[in-house]
This record gives sequence, C-alpha cells and structure tokens, in this order.
Amino acid sequence: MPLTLHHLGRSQSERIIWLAEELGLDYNYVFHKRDPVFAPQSLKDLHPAGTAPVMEDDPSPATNSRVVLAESGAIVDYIIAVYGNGRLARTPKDGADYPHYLEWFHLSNGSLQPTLFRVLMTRGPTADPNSPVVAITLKKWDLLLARIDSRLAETGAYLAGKDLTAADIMSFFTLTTMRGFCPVEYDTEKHKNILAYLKRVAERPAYQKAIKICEGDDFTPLLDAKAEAFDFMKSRI
Ligand SMILES: N[C@@H](CCC(=O)N[C@@H](CS)C(=O)NCC(=O)O)C(=O)O
Repeated sequence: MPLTLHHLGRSQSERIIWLAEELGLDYNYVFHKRDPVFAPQSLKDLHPAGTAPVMEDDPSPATNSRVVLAESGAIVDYIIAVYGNGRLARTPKDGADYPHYLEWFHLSNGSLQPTLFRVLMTRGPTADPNSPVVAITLKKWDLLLARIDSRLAETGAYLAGKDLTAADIMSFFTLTTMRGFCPVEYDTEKHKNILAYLKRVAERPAYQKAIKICEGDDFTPLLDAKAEAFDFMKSRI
C-alpha cells in the first residue's frame, strides 16, 4: 500500500482520514501525539512544515517516486486526483455546483480557519478586549457563520449542493474539533442550519469511522451549540 496518512491527535488531519474513508481507499495510518500542544518531533522529521496533515505516497503513481506532501488542501486535491478518480470534487461539468465548490473549498483554509484562529488570539492572556482588532475579528467570524448558515439553508444539505464534496471535508474541522481549541458557541436560531449540518455530517458512516480511527472510542465530536475547550487548552486560553 503506497499511501501513508499521518494524523496529529485532535487536529485538522482528521480531514484526510475522513476523505480516505469516504473514498474507500486503502492506506497506512500513523498517529502522532501532541507534545503537549504542538506537533512532536516525529511530524517535524517528515516535512519542513512540521504540521499535520502530512501524506506520504511511495511510489506515487504521478511521479514514480516518493511524494511527501503537507497542507490539507494540497493533500485533498492530490488524493482525489490520484486515487479518487475525481470523486468528491466538482468540475465545470457539474454546472452550478462547480463555482460553489471552489468558493467553499477555498474559504475553509483561506478565511474560515484563519478567522477562528484570530478569535483564539483575542482570548489569550495578553489580548486587549477593547482593541478594534478584537471587534473586527469577532464581526468577521459572525459574518462567516451567517454566510455558511444561509448557504446551508439554500442547499438543505451540503456546501456545494445536494451531495457531500471535499468542500465539506475541508470546512468541517473548523466548525467542530477546532472549537476544542477556541470554544465558540452557535446560536440555536441564527445558526440552526449549521447545527443541522453538523448532525447530518456526523451521521455519515465514513465520518464516524474516521473520528474513531483518529481519536478513539471515547471522543465525542463537538456538534452542539456549546463547546468546551479540550483539557490541554483550558489553562492556555
Ligand atoms: N494550513 C495547514 C495548517 C496545518 C496546521 O497548522 N496543523 C496543525 C494541526 S490543527 C498543527 O500541526 N499544529 C501543531 C503545530 O503547529 O506544532 C494545513 O491545512 O494543513
């Protein structure tokens, strides 16, 4: 089996395991434990990024040599192209779903996750709650949630359209597990479509299997309106 997927506990590399499970791929799985919050040396040894996810493909059918890739978006695109026969992506042949797919796929790492990360920074011990940066950041987060909720109201299902795509696989971590780092709440009325979406995705057998592989049986995905920080984050935010 040439494909090896590296997961760091409680991290966005859950996306890649979930993708592989949705596609029904065979792969080797390697778990890396946080040390105690950041990536351990084992992950830094694999790629200069020193972050998760990391994918190894040896030999890659594309290059006939060993490929080691970081960056979730790059890994998702690679796996879908090389092993997924294009499944879970959208192309111009898919009509209206295509531009939506592009926008939501890229929004995940381009806007959604950086904004939640900035929200986390506004909660640090040295953050000034009266800074205009805090107000702008919180406003941007609210706007993003409003956009996502209204898109989900439109489709009644997933971000690109009626079916799950890699745009969902890219975005879901920030709406769920990342809240264990930065416990933002959803409003049961304003975000009702997001809350329904979280439950809809969590019912997918491939998602359930991926989360079990990544975090074990005792982990409960953060799908409710309220979220609590992970224990290792509690003293840090
Ligand atoms: N943009 C990168 C971000 C990767 C990233 O920051 N991963 C986090 C896990 S959620 C990580 O490895 N954190 C540990 C560290 O930075 O030491 C991607 O999408 O892969």
